[in-house]
Amino acid sequence: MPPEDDNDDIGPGRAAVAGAVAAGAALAAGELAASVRAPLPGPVYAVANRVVDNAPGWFVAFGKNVFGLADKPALVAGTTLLAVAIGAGLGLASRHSPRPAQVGIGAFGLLGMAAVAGDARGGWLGAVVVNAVAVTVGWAVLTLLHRRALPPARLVDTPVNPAVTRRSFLTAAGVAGAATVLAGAAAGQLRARSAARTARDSVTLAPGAGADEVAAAVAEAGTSPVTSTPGISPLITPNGDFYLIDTALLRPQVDPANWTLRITGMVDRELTFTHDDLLARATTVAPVTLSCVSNEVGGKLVGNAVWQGVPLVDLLDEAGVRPGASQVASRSVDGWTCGFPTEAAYDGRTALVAVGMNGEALPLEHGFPARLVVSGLYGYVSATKWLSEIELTTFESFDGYWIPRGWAKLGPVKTQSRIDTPRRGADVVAGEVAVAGVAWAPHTGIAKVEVQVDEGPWQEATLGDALGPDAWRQWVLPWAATPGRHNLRVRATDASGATQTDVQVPPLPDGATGWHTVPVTVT
Ligand SMILES: Nc1nc2c(c(=O)[nH]1)N[C@H]1C(S)=C(S)[C@@H](COP(=O)(O)O)O[C@H]1N2
Ligand SMILES: [Mo]
Repeated sequence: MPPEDDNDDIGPGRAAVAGAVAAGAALAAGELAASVRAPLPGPVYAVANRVVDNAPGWFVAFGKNVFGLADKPALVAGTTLLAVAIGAGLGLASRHSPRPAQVGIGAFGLLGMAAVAGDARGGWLGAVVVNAVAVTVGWAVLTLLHRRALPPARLVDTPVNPAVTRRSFLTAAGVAGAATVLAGAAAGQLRARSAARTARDSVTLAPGAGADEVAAAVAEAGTSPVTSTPGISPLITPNGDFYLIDTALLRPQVDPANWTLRITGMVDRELTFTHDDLLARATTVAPVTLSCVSNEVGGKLVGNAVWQGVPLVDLLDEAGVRPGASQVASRSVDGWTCGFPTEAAYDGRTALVAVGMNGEALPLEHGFPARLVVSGLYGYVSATKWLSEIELTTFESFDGYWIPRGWAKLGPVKTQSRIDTPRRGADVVAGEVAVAGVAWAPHTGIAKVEVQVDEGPWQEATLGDALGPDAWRQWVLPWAATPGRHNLRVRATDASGATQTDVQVPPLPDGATGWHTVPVTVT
């Protein structure tokens, strides 16, 4: 029999574990309760904020020096660890009875209440609710663990086997610990989302160069009958309808307060920009069609948005790209990477560190606070969302995320056209039918779109207004539909005179080709 069962009290190990787990559970419960109604600060955040507000200057400066941008997470982690250590101490003081730890947890609840109430985003009601939840959970966990940790001699009413109590203590402590970690993680996730949302909502974008011209062109295009064809893709894809592709299990929720963009590698001077730095710079506004290499012919993984951002070359020139830096690699806060030839940044095409999308700050899911948008390159080689680093390197020495997974190292967008209406398999009434859709060849531009009905002649469609070489173009062809089954087929020719090939290849490794073909039945 282990020595801790020799007297009536709980062994020191279990006592400390019980106190520590109870303290952790209380904090996690408080944070979770607060994060449901975020931006209400939870006890940990409130205490950490109080520390920052009241700490002497040298302490804050020390934190910034040692932890840099991570000073806030470090402070939160430090506060948590301290509270858990105090919990362990309270546990040790409660080997005979849970009373001291219960009183201690209650006292900390009052402290937390004062901190939350005193926080700028807090208030008394939230403070009471959050800390009542925290204290209740802390008490419950402590009482439960304390009881399970008691030596059998104390459990006079129930004959118990010491091995069972030992296991039941460990199980209970393990379950409570795991639940605490999960609750803490969930609270962190909710809090991050809310911090990122709040930050995004408060962004005001200064007018960017070209904004008026783009707005006028979009308005002008809107008067064309092509644009009003029922069923055609809108000229500008609304943010909420824009396709989403990323590898993240949980999409990053980036609070710009904890974010920077660094330019590193083969440059004369490494640079760091905050979100405010980027917002304060001269930006350009440009419509660019973004598409995914995985898009099947006729697929939906493509959209056209008006992006606003700092021209990539401006940032690269400021950093001073060294000779031989043949690749612009980039990295996301979630670790995702990609890269494209440096030439693409310098050949005059639209290449932005984008902060805005369709007149708003970048949506969280489309890469807030900043992402890359490079016309004419598929997203998987260029369009890093939640951009954290741009590294100048050589083409040979770095492969982005998708390259070792079988996708081509170079990802120029292949010219494509899509029939939006009528839809595949649609029942169409005989008579005049508008066949319409979009075609894109960023950054070359679309010169011509042709439609073929069955094995008939290729007929030239009417094009909507061009917003520029980077944006997709709407098109429409009036068709005198006759009863029966028909195949509608489309192909585009870009401004360099190249026509889409009819050779069908799948997306892997460098993008699908072939003519979008839509079977319809006319009655
Ligand atoms: N961080 C990150 N950025 C990313 C990706 C990703 O998986 N992670 N996917 C890329 C791919 S493959 C595409 S097609 C575009 C899609 O951008 P969207 O989701 O805004 O449409 O983002 C690119 N940027
Ligand atoms: Mo993609």
